Amino acid sequence: MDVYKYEKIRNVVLLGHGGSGKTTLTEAMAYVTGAIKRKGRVEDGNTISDYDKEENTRLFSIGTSVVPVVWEGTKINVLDSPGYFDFKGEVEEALYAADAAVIVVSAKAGVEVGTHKAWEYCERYKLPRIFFVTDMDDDNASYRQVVEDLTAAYGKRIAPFQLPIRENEKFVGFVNVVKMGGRRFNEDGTYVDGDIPDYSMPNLQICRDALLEAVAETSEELMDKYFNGEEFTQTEMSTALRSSVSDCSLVPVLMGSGISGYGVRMLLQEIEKYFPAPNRKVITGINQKTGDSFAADFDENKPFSAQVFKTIADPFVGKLSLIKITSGVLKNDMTIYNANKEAEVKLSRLYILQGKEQIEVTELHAGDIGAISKLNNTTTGDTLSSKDNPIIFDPIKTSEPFEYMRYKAKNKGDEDKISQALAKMMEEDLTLKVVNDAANRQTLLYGIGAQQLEVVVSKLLSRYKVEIELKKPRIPYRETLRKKTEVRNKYKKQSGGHGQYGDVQIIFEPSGDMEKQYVFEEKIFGGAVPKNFFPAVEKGIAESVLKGPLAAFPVYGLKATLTDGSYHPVDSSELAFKMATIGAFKQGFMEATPIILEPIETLTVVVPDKFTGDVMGDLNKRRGRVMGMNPTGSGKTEVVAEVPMSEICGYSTDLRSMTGGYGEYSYEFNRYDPAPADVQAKVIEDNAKYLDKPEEN
Ligand SMILES: Nc1nc2c(ncn2[C@@H]2O[C@H](COP(=O)(O)OP(=O)(O)O)[C@@H](O)[C@H]2O)c(=O)[nH]1
Ligand SMILES: [Mg+2]
Repeated sequence: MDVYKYEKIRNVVLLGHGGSGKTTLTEAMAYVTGAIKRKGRVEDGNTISDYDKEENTRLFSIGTSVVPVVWEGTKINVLDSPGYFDFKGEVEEALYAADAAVIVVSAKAGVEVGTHKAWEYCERYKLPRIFFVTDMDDDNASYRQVVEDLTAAYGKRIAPFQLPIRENEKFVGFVNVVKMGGRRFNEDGTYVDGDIPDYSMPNLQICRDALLEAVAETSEELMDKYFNGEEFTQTEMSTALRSSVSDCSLVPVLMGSGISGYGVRMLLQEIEKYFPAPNRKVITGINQKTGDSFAADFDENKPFSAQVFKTIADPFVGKLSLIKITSGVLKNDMTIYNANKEAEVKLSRLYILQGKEQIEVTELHAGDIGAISKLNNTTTGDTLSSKDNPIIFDPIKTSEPFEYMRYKAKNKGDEDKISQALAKMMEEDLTLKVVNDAANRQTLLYGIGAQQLEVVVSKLLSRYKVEIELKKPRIPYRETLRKKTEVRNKYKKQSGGHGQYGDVQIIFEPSGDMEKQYVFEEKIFGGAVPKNFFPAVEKGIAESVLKGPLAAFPVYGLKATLTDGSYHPVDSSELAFKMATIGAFKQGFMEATPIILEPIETLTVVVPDKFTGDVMGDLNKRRGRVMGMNPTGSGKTEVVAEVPMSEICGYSTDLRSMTGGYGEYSYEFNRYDPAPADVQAKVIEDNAKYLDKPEEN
């Protein structure tokens, strides 16, 4: 692969609803540009982009792939991102490397949730974009419906650059609205000039007028020309359209088919023509030595810097750090420095990736995308630079995971291998998180959604040959007491040989401090219990509160006061007093009106206004209390509610089906509340089996 300078580089992320045709379009672009000799199909599991085993078995993309193609001397780094929402971490990483986006919409399925989410990403990251309406080879395709729906949603920024030409229902060509000419496809997807069909005229005029208006709005000079009824030159059109696309005030709509390849050449041409080179963006870091800010800005005349936007930790190919050069030139024999990890490395090899293929290159210039292997200390988001000019950029932000399951090793002894494998997976996927919830004797796996967690289970088996089971997480309930009781308990074993004797009288009562599990005091008079056994009594309390007698959950808010007891000069021991205390606690706690406390979360749900009622109704069914509803602008409402944690397990799936995938949610712990009687009864019933025996994870 040649060396490309920024003006000849385009970094383009493909966004859009799952199944809209992104991977197929990537394949068509690679084929049309000669990057691949034979076109694969998603169904056959042989596309350049969906190369992972999991992607082939499930027939959809899970990870973002980089597929560089060259069109008329310009290198287009295509970032094919997954459409399914569980894998949005991959999309968010790709958005850092992209300078523009192609939003793929199926003309068959029409505008979908994923289309709107793609638009929101582009608005948030201020990415110039083009809509590519694919599936035009399908008889049920309706380009008109897609354009209408996009215009309804996003107004006059939507600018159709093409109109379809059909003969006998078959998609045979298009009208170029910018150049006002008809085009007919040849079998191989190339096209020739042709007539504009009469039936296109009315629509063409509408689209053309809108385009001319948009061009006129780009400058006073052009506005004057427009009002004087003068024609714009093609150069004026292109320049004006390029600036409108770059500043996101205009979003062209193109069409075609990833399967037939029709329209793909036009898309490549428009990407080269209208999308900006990487230096349109700015990026600033801090020099760790001087504290000065360093405006890298994809300027190749500045010292080298790069940002790691993705990590592949594959057991077979080893670790790959995918980088975007943010300034200067990186050569394959340079010594680079990771200021985040304060680690210096002498490079031996430098790659570009083409799907899973690693192609060696000698150098990469500012704005380009490549990969470095075996940077063991480096993680996604790190900055690479040089020791002389040690730079750190802001880290890469991805969504926080809220969906979680309890997991356990299927085969005893695999625990270490599993945590090492999960550590590798978390390097690859920033939206994965493992939490060791020791208090509730469980390890938790967090992700964006259930599908992602399933993929983790499958990857652990296929890549690392270890198995886990996902289980419903244990809710971290707590136990506490309501009343004051006083109990006397004797622990006595005196049947020959060294006996055991411990006798305690303890007051158990609420301490009033729910942050603490217990406070222990002693009010012994006359040495009824020798001082040296006080720690043993407290130890008995400390052990008892780890697993309450009501439902085996940790006890909080207990005050225990040792008030009396007796001892035996020979048989009394720390163990005897600890056991006496544990017995006293079991009895005293159960006589003090013990209750279950349940964790309450503050849940924030953001949905389009039309779903607010459904969300509220559903929250009521989850014993939720709505605390507020705030319009967030752009037709969305934020609903804030207090909901028991037990009621939001699996919420991501439910919210997705309630809102067609539009809903976003997050939650944070708020407080513990007494559980209602029916909930308490259920918790006690479900956990009775753990009272006497230690739980397995
Ligand atoms: N007929 C037709 N099918 C397509 C086209 N593009 C994609 N598909 C099919 O739609 C399905 C999803 O395509 P894929 O590229 O995986 O979509 P992605 O999830 O957006 O990457 C696959 O079965 C493809 O064969 C197209 O232009 N025409
Ligand atoms: Mg795909």
